[in-house]
Amino acid sequence: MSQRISLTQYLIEQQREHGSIPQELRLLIEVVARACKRIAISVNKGALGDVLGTAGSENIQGEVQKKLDIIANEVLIEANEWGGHLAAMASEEMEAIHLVPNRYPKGEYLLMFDPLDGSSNIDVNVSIGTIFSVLKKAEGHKGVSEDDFLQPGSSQVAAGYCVYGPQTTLTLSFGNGVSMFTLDREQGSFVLTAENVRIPVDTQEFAINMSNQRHWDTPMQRYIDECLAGVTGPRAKDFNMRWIASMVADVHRILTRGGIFIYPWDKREPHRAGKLRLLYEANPLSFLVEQAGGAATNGRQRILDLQPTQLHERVAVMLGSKHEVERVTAYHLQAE
Ligand code: P6P
Repeated sequence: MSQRISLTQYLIEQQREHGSIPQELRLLIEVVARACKRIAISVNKGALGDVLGTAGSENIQGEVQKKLDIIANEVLIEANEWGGHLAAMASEEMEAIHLVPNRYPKGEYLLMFDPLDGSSNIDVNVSIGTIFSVLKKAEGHKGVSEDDFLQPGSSQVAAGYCVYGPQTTLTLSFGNGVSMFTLDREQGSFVLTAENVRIPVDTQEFAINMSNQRHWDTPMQRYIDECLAGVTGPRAKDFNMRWIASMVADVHRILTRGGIFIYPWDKREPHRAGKLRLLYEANPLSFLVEQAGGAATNGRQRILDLQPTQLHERVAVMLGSKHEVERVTAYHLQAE
């Protein structure tokens, strides 16, 4: 087997040969990757490390925080605030943006993250992960505010996630395709294990929380009913279903073998566009999916085109194999 290359070597070669990764951005991603390794160590301790269970607090989303949610958030903040790459950070676990303290140099990048996606799975040993997104601060004005983060997902300069599962895998894109790295625990470094990842345009596998079916709107009901009708129905093929309840793990499966992931609007909270967060869940994962030849919409518009209006904005999400996303989006547009 040819010698596998480390994340560091990969990033330096991409920077040197393609000029696609500025040095400051390369260094930022290396810091995020090191933070993910530290999170993996805490996650893997489980009951041995007093990291399970709830922290006795709620986040801005009104969700009960797990101990590991807070640990992961603190690891990412502490790892990234001193490096000089960032102007500020934003997290699912923090209401306001986190400014780089004045004692440290500041950079032009903005880092957003869901420090531990799928935390309801932590205590039952099911895959979870860290999702991150990188933007550049607009030129020409001093300081940084929440408004600097309110850029469409198409403005991302990098995005990725780390899944803490049977393997610890880091998936990355800088806008020139998707690469995957597996943590070699003996070396203590991420090693390149997949490049130019592509999502099949067709699939027979959908991911949705079926227990919410009665709350969906008509086009969503139609799409899933047709999948369930199988080979004798209008789709003339059988479908399989998967639902991990960790978006990052469902998306990793889709990047690996295809599929469609859906968390739609539902009538339980009609004022809410969806459950998932736009800036640090849907945007980075949609960026990766599109970079791998897939598609991502909110049922009507391309997710990466959406103009955010607030930091913790929510959105409906339909992403994965291109032809399936196009079909379910067409059903929604026809119903308007
Ligand atoms: P439900 C995890 O809390 C999350 O934000 C996503 O990772 C996941 O896909 C979804 O919520 C699961 O939601 O309603 O099925 O528990």
